[in-house]
Amino acid sequence: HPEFQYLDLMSRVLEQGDKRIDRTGVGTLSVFGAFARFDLSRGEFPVLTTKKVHWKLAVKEMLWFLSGQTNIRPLLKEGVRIWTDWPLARFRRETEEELSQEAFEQRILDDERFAETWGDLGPVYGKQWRRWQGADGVVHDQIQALIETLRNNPYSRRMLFHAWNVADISSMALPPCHMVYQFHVSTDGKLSLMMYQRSCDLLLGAPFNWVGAVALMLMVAQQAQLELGEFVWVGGDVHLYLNHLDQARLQLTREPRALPTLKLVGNAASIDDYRIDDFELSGYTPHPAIKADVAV
Ligand code: DHF
Ligand code: TMP
Repeated sequence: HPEFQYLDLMSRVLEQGDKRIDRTGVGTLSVFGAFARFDLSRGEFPVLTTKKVHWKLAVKEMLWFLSGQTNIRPLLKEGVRIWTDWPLARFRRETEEELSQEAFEQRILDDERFAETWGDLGPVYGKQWRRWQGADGVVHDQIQALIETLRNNPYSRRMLFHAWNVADISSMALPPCHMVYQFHVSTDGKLSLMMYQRSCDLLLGAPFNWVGAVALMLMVAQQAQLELGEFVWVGGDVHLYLNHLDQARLQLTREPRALPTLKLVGNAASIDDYRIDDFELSGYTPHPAIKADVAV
């Protein structure tokens, strides 16, 4: 079962992980270098079944990246709260006001000025993917360029986009974790993606990142009129936070179930025209969700 790639990696981190204090102060068990591959053409969709993954949140996050936006306001409008902690931490640090997460989110939604000041994450994924600005001032849309190359020169070895814009990193709320997405087309017209993730929160991050990557593949494949090939994932520092170990052990007691299928219903005119309702996940009968706190 393809999900054992995840579960085996989780066991490896638990058993062999190097224990250290990390940036967040929570501490992790960490291994360096990991690999997983899923053949989507054979229905191996990496949506975990050993816990319920809120896949729509991950797809909405991917749509938000593609929209080029970097403010959490549009995410909150879609009911996605996974990015609130970082702007909230900055707000609390800089104003010393004690605002609850709910009150902060409500102010972001109600007050556009407040959102502009406090809701932005800096030049993160969306900015770099769609509006990477060179030192000469020229702005590059890496996504549009990728789709054009896939259409016109699909055997190119240069089909990738990158978020690690060195000059911008110090102004980002978090430097990119999933950094490079490289695409490949086989002679029988199958689109594969390899994604490099320099830092991976195995319990909370990876399940979302894998769903997001597959959603991206579906959209890009449709835009370039290609079939689905493989999703290949490479992890750098792959870790379990020390307050996630019980959750990881619980998950490892569970038997993986049949993988679901993620697909697009209908056609979108361009990469900018996808909406959450264009995605359909079928055959998903996961084990229950597992709660865990995210390290900020
Ligand atoms: N920091 C850390 N330490 N780990 C992350 O995974 C992470 N991910 C970020 C930003 N910073 C991060 C962006 N993506 C959750 C999932 C993905 C994500 C951020 C947070 C999360 O908390 N997931 C929970 C709740 C999901 C829900 O609201 O239902 C989960 O159980 O999956
Ligand atoms: P770092 O910048 O110190 O590596 O911290 C980032 C943390 O967030 C790290 O635990 C990895 C995790 N993360 C993911 O796993 N996936 C993501 O998409 C994001 C944004 C972060």
